[in-house]
Amino acid sequence: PRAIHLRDYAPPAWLIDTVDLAFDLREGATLVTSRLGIRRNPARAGEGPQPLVLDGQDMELLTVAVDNRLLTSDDYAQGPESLTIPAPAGETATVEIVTRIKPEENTALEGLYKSSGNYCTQCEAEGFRKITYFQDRPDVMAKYTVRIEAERAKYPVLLSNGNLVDQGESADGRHWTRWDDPWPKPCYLFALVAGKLVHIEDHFTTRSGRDVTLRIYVEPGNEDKCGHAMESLKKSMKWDEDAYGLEYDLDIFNIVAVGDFNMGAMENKSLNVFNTKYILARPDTATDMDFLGIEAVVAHEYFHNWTGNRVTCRDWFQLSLKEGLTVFRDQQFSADMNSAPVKRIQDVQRLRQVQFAEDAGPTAHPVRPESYIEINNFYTPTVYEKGAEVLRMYHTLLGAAGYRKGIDLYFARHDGQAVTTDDFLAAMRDANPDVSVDWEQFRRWYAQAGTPVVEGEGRYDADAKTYTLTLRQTLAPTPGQPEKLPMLVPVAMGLVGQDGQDLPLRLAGEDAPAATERVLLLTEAEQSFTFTGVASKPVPSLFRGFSAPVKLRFAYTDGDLTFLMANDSDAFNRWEAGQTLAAKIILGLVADRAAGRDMVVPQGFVAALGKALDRAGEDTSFAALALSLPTESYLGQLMEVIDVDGIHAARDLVKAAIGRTHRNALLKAYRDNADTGPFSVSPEAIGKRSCKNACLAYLMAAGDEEGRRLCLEQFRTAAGMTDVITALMLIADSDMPEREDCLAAFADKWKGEALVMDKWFSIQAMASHPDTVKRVTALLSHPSFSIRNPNKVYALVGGFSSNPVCFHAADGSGYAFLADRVIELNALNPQVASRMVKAFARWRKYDGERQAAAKVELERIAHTPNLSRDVYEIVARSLE
Ligand code: DPP
Ligand code: ZN
Repeated sequence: PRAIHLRDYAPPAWLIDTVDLAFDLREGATLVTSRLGIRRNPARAGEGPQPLVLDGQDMELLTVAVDNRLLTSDDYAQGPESLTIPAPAGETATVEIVTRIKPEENTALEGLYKSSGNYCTQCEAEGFRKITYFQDRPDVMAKYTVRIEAERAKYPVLLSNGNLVDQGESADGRHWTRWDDPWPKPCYLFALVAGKLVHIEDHFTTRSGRDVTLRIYVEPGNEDKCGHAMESLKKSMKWDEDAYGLEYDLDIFNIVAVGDFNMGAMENKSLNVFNTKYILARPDTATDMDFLGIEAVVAHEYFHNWTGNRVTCRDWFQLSLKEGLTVFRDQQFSADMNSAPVKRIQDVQRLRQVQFAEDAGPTAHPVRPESYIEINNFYTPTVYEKGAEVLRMYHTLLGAAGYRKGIDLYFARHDGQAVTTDDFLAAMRDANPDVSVDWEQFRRWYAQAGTPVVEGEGRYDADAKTYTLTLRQTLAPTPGQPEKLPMLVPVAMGLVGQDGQDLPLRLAGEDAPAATERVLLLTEAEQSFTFTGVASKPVPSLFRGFSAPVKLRFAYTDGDLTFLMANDSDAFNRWEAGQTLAAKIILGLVADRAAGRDMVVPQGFVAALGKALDRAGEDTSFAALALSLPTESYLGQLMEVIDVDGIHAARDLVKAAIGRTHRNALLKAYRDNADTGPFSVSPEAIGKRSCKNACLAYLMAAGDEEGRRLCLEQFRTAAGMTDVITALMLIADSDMPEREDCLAAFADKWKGEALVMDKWFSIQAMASHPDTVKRVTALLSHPSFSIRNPNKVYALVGGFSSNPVCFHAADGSGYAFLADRVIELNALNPQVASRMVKAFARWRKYDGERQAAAKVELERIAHTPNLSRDVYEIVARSLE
């Protein structure tokens, strides 16, 4: 397989101004007629006549005509993945291509395919080339009209982008619709849906008075699970007007939810297609996290209408132009709709868990990659979540008003264009000429892979009343980038005085009034900042709100950390101090265990968590996060060689100690928060549930009898899925005799609800029981499981590969299981296979025995015949 490089970018020889598509949908023989209005690209005027080179895969080519003249197969050249048509003579031409495709055989779920008997599409990144021959690249933007014809009885609903302009009946019980999208768009935003669907409808009036019809289409029987998605859509539309001044630009906005979908959702112009996971929710079927996920993803796809659709990417190396920006926008939105500190903490947890891990492994790549073999492999935490952190840093450096000026200039300059992250940076820079930031240095956040490490050191001079903070940054080599330059790191910080109050921050030489919080710019490899007039020795609070995606190393004492947990005015850093302390304690125990010493949980730490518990009443959501320990996989990242069993044992021991020591307070907090009233997903209600369930988890970890009784009772009687599934998860992870009965009862009750069964699969896959690999293998034959359904694979196989203990079983059984699934999936759905194989990427972080077992499996995958580009790229990098 061949790599594609950013440096090879060239504009297309031909532009496509109009696309007129006709779909004749028939089992076994769907015909696609594509009529393209093409024009020589003036950007390549000097080069003389160029052929028209189109991309295409897995299709049968029937006819090609240029300017209404039918070509013979001698006239054009067909490659395995291309069609080359000799240069048309004029400046413009009309090209008509007829192809035959078989959506019902499409198991890769890319292009046109079937889900539960309905037709749907997924064209990003390069699925359109499986529908018809086309210049499948985002810098080719065209206006589309689409005619869809199908059998009326089976496919009463026929949808595409834009406005419905005509419809009618044809012979043999067939009918058709015609759609017209007035906005030019790249082909990755094309969508078609045909099926037996029902919808709910609502309306939104934009600020300039446009009435927009909003519809959510689902399979019959799911109408009662769309309400939250619709509310989320209306909130998103309003928020984008208020926060960004961006208004919707058509009279219709449709969402279709399908059960078979590789990604979360897709922002096709005015016809979003969603994974059911991010639409369907009812209190008894969906958890609080599901409700929040729906709100965030509905918003994310809606926000793409401007950041992605109206202004799109020049090429796929620029993916973060739209994804980093749109993730940042959905994070801002969710923060405004819910608790902002809680949202920030959850986003950082996710960043650390998945993106820092990616940055530290063989698939590390910059936010704007330089090359790829398969673009589908680059829909990554780095492009998305780290990309969003880059946007947040613009916001931090420019302030809210300066950031908004940059956004406004970006749209003023680029509406209707396909552009680059450099164009975005230029708009931010040019809109803020008075801000002194070295933008060339800032650009390194797009170009250099890896997570910077910032080491900090503080020195207090009691005589001079100064505090000097010295910061040193390093960035380790990553694949293909042996040497790095210093980054521009915004450090939002404060100094906390002994009374717990923030001190005024005046740097030596300054005489302006001093703020108590400011953003230092770390631009050198090493830099010192001296604060004057510091009355007594402070404790520094660094990277408040996680102001840069870096790892901080600062020699805090346990006392400093408990002090910050209690006193830092920044909620994020109060949480962070607790996490840092917990990690320090647990890793200390891991070291003790490895050295053959007894593990003894320090009482100081247990007492500090008790304080967080005492304050639970003030902010229950925050308390739940403050009570939670760093995950096993995050702790693993902090070790040179991951001690799988040591981390698990130490973390369990700490959980049990907390559960025993604070038994009464935990039981009280559990009971205080048990009643959340009528169902609501308000931050208060979610906070109470998460606090209650955090307490229950500690009681269960301690093996407390009363805790076990409460857990069973909660499982059997709770009305909402959050409480039911938490209880079931705790039971499944325990050795309680009721374990099997509870799991069976749950499956019996929910066997008809695919999304609920996904939870059931993943709970079992993630349980830390010695029999997990056996159980997961058996579940592959469960009637509710299907290897062809991505959600099922993510739940069972993905759940298992994120199991920190069982996947990494020393005998290699977990690795062998995953390799078997990857090989099976490779032939069916390369995108899903590739996502699964990524669990191997960090194999070199484990001990020799595990490394050897993982390597055997990676090599077995590498030698699989017909290995897809997707899987090949990840495996090859992992073995490099
Ligand atoms: N559908 C994916 C997303 O919205 C890819 N664009 O992020
Ligand atoms: Zn997106």
